[in-house]
Amino acid sequence: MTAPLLLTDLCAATMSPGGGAYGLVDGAAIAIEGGAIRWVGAACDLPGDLAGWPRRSLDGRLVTPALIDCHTHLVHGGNRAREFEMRLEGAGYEEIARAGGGIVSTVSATRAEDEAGLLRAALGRVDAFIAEGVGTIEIKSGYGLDHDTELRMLRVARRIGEMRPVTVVTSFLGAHAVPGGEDADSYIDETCLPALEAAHAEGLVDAVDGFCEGIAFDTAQIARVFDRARALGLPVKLHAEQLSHIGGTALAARYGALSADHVEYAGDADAAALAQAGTVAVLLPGAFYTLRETQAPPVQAFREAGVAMAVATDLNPGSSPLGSLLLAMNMACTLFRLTPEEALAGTTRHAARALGLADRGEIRAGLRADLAVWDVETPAELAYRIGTNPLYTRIFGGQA
Ligand code: DI6
Ligand code: FE
Repeated sequence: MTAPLLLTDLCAATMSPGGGAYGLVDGAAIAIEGGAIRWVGAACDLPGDLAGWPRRSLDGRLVTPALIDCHTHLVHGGNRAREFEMRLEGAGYEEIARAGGGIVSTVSATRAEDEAGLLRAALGRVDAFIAEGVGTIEIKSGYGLDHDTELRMLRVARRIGEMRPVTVVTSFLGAHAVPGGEDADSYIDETCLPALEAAHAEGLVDAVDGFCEGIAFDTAQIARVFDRARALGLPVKLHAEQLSHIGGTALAARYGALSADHVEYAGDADAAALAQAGTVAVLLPGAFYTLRETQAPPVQAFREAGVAMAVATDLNPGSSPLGSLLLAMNMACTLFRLTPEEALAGTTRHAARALGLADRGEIRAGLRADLAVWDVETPAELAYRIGTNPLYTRIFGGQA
């Protein structure tokens, strides 16, 4: 529990809908107590009972909700720099995957690491996120593809949340790739589903994810994983329509998924289905950029249908070795034509929704006091700069 504190002399981009752009409040104050936001508003409206609280002036700086990266694979072994070179020499991502490179090569590197090795590498990546104002990170399994390694990855993810001031939300991604030499259906039944049960029994799973793609699993196979998730009472999400259109987005919507991620190849009907289901579209411009994809997600269709759009790094060693959420926001604007306000909503309010978290993502009374304080004059600057980190300080659960 934190002592009461009144932040003053600040501009608050509350990201709450209904007000003006960014939910902006100039000349604002934010009262924090017990790790939560007690009050936010224009300082001239400060309730009398808060006036005597200890104050901290932020000298006119911008305050936003702490950022949320709702899609990462940041626990993994090894790296794929060699594959990067191969792609530059002309090899395709799917071609490399079919030849035993790609995801499966990271699986070998991840299986070879013990918990300490995975943790050490992951903490470096997490610290870089924290340094740019991130307060919540989703972390997936999916580079184990066997019982022990899938659970090891998730244990490491949980450890990160204990060792660092950051909330970690886990996703079980056993249905990420078919291990070399195995049949996809037998892998799902004999390895993936039992590993999911075991991971859930250990309290390691917050949601269940899958990769629905020609080089991974089809909709019928993913549906079996989702049925098991449902039986266990776990929410689902899906890598859908990243490289081709095979129906993952519609499937995700049918299961009331928290999010459908990538969605470059989604169409108008998919947008309508996501809107109807309240499923968030998670845009991952790092993978689009790395793979030199040319089909951008249907952002205008999402807007028109009223689909909430989140933005995440997809940090992984293959398709998106991107360790900066601010850069993902910049890329979402330049590559996908999001507005800077949509990009910030995509890493705050909508990212929280993509993780099923109702207690964060805005600066609003009653929510967690997870805040980022920036040395910028306007919120658009957060998405505008490339490779610059203007974070002044971060407040996590009321603690600076
Ligand atoms: N889509 C992605 O972009 C990552 N996983 C997935 O299903 C890529 C993972 C990798 O290339 O290692
Ligand atoms: Fe991914």
